[in-house]
Amino acid sequence: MTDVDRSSAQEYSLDRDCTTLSRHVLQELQSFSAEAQDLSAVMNRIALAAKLISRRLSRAGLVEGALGFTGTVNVQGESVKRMDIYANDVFISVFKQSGLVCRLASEEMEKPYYIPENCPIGRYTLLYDPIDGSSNVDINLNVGSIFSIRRQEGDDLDGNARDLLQHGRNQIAAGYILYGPSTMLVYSMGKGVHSFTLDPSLGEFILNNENIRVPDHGPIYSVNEGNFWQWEESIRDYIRYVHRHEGYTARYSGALVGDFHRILMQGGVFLYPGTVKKPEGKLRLLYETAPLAFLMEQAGGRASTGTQDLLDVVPEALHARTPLVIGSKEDVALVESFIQEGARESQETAMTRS
Ligand code: FDP
Repeated sequence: MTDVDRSSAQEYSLDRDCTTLSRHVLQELQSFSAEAQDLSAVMNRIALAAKLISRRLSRAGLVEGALGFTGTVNVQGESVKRMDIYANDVFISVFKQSGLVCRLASEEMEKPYYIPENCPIGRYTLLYDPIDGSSNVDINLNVGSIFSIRRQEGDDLDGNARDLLQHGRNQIAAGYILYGPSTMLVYSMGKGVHSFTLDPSLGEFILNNENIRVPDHGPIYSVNEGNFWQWEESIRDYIRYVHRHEGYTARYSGALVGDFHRILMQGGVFLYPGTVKKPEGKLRLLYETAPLAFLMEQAGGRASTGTQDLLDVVPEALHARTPLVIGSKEDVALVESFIQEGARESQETAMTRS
């Protein structure tokens, strides 16, 4: 390496070290209107929530009352973990008196949390899943938080937040935090997908990957095969197909954010299909599937319910669920082709019976 090469490499790495999340967001916002500039403060608050949750998770085994269940069930009928409540409250407290966000809607709360003192200026709503994959918390495996920012429309006087029942293309920004060996924040404001790693010594999220592109095809399929006999035959046929063909490998961590991150970086497909008894599946549209679909499309991939583009789905309720097929374009299309074939066959059978 010549001296010139060495010095330009040093400059490059210094520049990379200096691209903090807040600097990056400000650059992204240059092409946004003046009234959107407060999004940078919103992102800074999300980053603060991420640091607080990350700090708690990194010491969870040592802190009394950090692990285990609270003994209550949430609006979804699921047992609530202490970490779910902690993380949910962290998001609320970082946005209180911020003047930024009028409402917070979370997977853990039946109704949105209103912050009336913010409403005159803060017309955004933050939707979030505070701890995604919480079954991993007690065994020290990766978990995540997912967020989405939408603009509030109307005054929501009856407190039902009906304006949130819109398709996913109306998201202003979306992202997630992955609490793994390192803590990463990945976001998009509709101009590509960018990832940042938390440098604990600086307390800053530093850019490590800009304009992430998902490959058009990847070897990974990520699904809970324990549900095999609960699925429709078409999903079983897809799984039989990957079992019989070379070049596929299975990965499933039980935490959507981690599994999604792997697909985003390496390609392939993540599936959480519906079952015969629960065709809508498990994952929540506003807090999980729509934000991740927004990111995946921004990275050049696709997200589908199996029969419809996920970003076109309009939820009927705040906690509505959708099946999810997400990842590389070609792999999502392959799963969809099995689902279409299954639908065609059942139609034919119905017609021959009648
Ligand atoms: P969890 O219930 O542990 O919070 O969001 C729901 C979710 O985790 C996803 O993170 C994960 O991909 C999925 O459920 C795991 O569900 P299964 O155990 O049914 O596979």
